[in-house]
Amino acid sequence: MKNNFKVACLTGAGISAESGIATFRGMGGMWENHSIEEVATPYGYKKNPLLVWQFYEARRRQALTCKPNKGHLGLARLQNILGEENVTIATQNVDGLHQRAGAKNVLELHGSLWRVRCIKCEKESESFEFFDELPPKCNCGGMLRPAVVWFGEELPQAIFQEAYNKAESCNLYLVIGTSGVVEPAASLARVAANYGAAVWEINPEQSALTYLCQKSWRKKAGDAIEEVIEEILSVQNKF
Ligand code: BV8
Ligand code: ZN
Repeated sequence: MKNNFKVACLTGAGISAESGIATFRGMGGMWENHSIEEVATPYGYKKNPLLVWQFYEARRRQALTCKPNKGHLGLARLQNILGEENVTIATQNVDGLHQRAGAKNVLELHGSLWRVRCIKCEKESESFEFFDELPPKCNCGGMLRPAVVWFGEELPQAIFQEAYNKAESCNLYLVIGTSGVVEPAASLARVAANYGAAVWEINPEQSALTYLCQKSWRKKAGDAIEEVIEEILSVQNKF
């Protein structure tokens, strides 16, 4: 049966919390007692690239020891059930856990811990290796940076546009594990609502997007995801 029920999701740090990755808000905008300015802005990188790399290398090493949890696995299962062309995952996370759970075509709005870019020749490459020399160097001699989107930096245009188009055209928008504060990612839920999609949330707490939601599961993503999948399968023919 050709399924044309379209689901789009926006996930945030909360979906990786049960995998052991600290959330962003959980530290009140501080990360491992560094200010965001110091470690997650181009200014901070320019000022002290070594500190920024120590922060990111620590997160890369930690993230590699983490496993996808039931929340990530549930979304990958939903793609299998409805067809990956009908379930789009846009994530603010940089940990790669959606992909490791088997999800396809994940839109990484804020880049990835597993890609680096040379600030001189701009070459971007995948890297799962740990760098013993920090900051690491490109073969061209230029300095490498994590290929993530820092505060004050533009999101990758094509990726954001794709996430925007899927928000516009979906029947159901799932907001999972995000405080909904960081823009323009959070605006995708408003786009979906404006184009008539139902918006459902999974978050133990209220978020800045709760006001858009017809349904909210005040639970951890890993505990709620199977219920949400059942709910989707029971209502998909009514949309
Ligand atoms: C841009 C990559 C413009 C790096 C990240 C003033 C000055 C400058 C900029 C701004 C400003 N005011 C606003 C801005 C814009 C700024 C912004 O939004 N700031 C916020 C803080 C107000 N945005 C930007 O700067 C963006 N760029 O605007 O550029 C521009 C335009 C054109 C040309 C040039 C420039 C770039 C934003 C991207 C920043 N990069 N990450 C890295 O990760 O190392 S953002 C960072 O925060 C992470 O990606 C994280 O995912 C994200 C957002 O946080 P959440 O994912 O929501 O996580 P959070 O901890 O907040 O919430 C977790 C939630 O999960 C909670 O609700 C919790 O209850 C819930 N939860 C907990 N456990 C669970 C759970 N849910 C389910 N299950 C559980 N078990
Ligand atoms: Zn280079």
